[in-house]
Amino acid sequence: NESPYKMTLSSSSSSSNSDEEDEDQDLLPALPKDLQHIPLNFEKLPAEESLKRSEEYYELMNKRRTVRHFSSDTFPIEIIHNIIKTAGTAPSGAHTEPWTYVVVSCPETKQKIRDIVENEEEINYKKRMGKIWTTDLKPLKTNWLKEYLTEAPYLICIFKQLYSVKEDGKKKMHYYNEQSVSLATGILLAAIQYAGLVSLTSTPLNCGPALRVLLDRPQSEKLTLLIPVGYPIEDCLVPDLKRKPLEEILVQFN
Ligand code: IYR
Repeated sequence: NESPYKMTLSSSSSSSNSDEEDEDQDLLPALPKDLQHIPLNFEKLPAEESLKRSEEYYELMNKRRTVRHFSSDTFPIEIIHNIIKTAGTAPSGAHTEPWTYVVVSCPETKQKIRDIVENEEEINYKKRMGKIWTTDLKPLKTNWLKEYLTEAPYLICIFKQLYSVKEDGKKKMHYYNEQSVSLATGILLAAIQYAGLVSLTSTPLNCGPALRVLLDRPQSEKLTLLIPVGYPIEDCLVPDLKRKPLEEILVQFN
């Protein structure tokens, strides 16, 4: 079909007389050929200052918890805009920035999203996920009812762009779009935490196509995560999970 990956494969296998890879009429280069290189804006900090900052940042991030019980309290959309701008600073393959963030705050749309997700999740929990998976999840007390999808003031729907299509119909390949969007999502979660808000990293199984159509996104985009953002309810409970200590996640290889 229309994936530029396949187009590249087929054009390279047809041993044509092209001496340039991008001679393919339909493909745009990821970057301008004459891209300038400019001085890096960088200020070296004293190591003690870096140590202090790294400790403080760890303390902040170690307080981040996935929250499943949202209050309906809202906040200015500008905060969401700043958080998404921050996510958009993530590195990406050939700087293709292969992400789209759809922010939903309208109650009717949130209800439609909830209906789609709950319908699929009911089938997921009862049929698709199987005994081992659902047993593994029991301690987290999750189920197919997703009240947070209508309670949280904002839902951020993160789409990865497999490729982009410009107005003239030319396509641009999005290298490493999976990794790029994952990196950006990590930065998004950190920005949410730094702003004093809570989030839920939800990955609604089998809901991608229906949500893509509902949110009017093109076929070149795939839903990767759906992140409610807001405040926890009063007396919100979270599972008492412990994080692996450094010794378990760090290998000092000398
Ligand atoms: N997506 C489902 C199930 C789920 C799966 C895992 I792995 C989790 O860590 C949590 C939930 C849901 O949102 O309920």
